[in-house]
Amino acid sequence: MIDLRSDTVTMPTDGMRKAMARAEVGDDVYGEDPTVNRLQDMVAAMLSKRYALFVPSGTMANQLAVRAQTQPGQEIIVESTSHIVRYEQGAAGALAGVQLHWVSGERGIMTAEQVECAIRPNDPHSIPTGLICLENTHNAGGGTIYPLSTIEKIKSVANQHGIPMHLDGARLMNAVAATTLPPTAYAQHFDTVSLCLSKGLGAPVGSLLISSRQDVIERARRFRRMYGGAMRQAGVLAAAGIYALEHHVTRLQEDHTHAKKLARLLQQIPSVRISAQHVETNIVIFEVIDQRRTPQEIVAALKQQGVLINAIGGRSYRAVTHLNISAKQIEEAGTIFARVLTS
Ligand code: TLP
Repeated sequence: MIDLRSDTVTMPTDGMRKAMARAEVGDDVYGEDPTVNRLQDMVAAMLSKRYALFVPSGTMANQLAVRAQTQPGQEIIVESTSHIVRYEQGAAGALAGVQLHWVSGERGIMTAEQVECAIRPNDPHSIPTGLICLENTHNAGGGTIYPLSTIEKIKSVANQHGIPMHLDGARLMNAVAATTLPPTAYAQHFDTVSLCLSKGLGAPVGSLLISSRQDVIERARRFRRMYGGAMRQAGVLAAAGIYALEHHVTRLQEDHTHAKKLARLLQQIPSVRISAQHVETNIVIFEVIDQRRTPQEIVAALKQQGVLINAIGGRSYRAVTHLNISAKQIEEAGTIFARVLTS
C-alpha cells in the first residue's frame, strides 16, 4: 500500500528503534528523565530559545501555547484553515476559553495588513486580542512556506500592539529544509513555537513547546499536567525525537522532490485541478472534477488499487510524502491516479 494520507503514518526506522531501546530514562514529572532533558535542551538550543517542554502531541503543544499566553474571554487571531481552527476539536474555546478571530489567508498565509485589521481596538467595548498564531509550513494551505518578510511585518504589527506571537511549527523543519534558512530565522519572531517530531521527522510520538519566557513555560507545564500530558519514563520517546532531529532533517528535501514529482504527474490527468508550482514542501492538495463519484468513492477506488489519500472537504484531496515513500512508489502512485481518476 502506498500510504499518502499523512506524514504521521511513518514507522520508526531500525536505528531509531535501537536508540529508543537504549534510552536512559527517569520520571519526567520530577524532571528526572535524562533523555527528555537532553531533547528539550537540544531543541531549545536549535531555536536559540531558553526552554523547551516535551509533550505528547502537536495539538497539545498548540493548546498549551494558547492557554499559557491568554486569559479566558480574550480573542486570538488565527488563519481560517489553520490546524487550530480545523483539527483541534475546538480546544481553544473549550479549554482556554478564548474566541477565535479567523483571517482568510492566501494558501494559509496572512498578510500583516490583514492581521492589523483583525486586532481589536483597545476600548471598553472590544474583546482584547491575546495572541496571534501563524502556521509554518501551512498544512491546509498545501505545505506553504511562510515568507520570512511577511513574518517580520506581522511581528512588527504585533510589537506595536504588545501582542505575543505563537508559531504552529509542526512542520517547521520542512520549511527549514526547503529554504535552507536556520530554524532560528523563523523562531526569533515568536514568543512560543510548537514543533512536531512525529510528522516528516519520523518519530512515533512527541512534540515540543519552545520559548524563552520562563513564566510561559512554567504555566504550560502546569497545564500540561491538567491536560493529562505529563509523562513518566518518556525518555524512550524522546530518544526517537533526538534520533529524528539528528538523522531526518536534511532528508526532508527528498520528500519535497517526491511531492513536486507527484504534482506534475497529477497535473497530466484531465479531471485533476492542481497548481503544481504551489507545491513547496511535502503536501500536495488537488481537486478532482468527477460528477459520478463521491469523494468517499474516489478514495475507496484508489485504496483498492493500492494508494491511500485523504479527502479534505468539497472536491479537495491531500497527498503527503514522507520517509516511507520512495521515488518508485511516486511513479506507481502516478500510474494508479491516472487509471482511477480517468475511469
Ligand atoms: N496534522 C494532521 C491532522 O491532524 C490533520 C495531519 O495529518 O496533517 N499542527 C499542524 C500544522 C498539523 O498538521 C498537525 C497534525 C498538528 C498541529 C497536530 O499534531 P498532532 O497530530 O500530533 O496532535
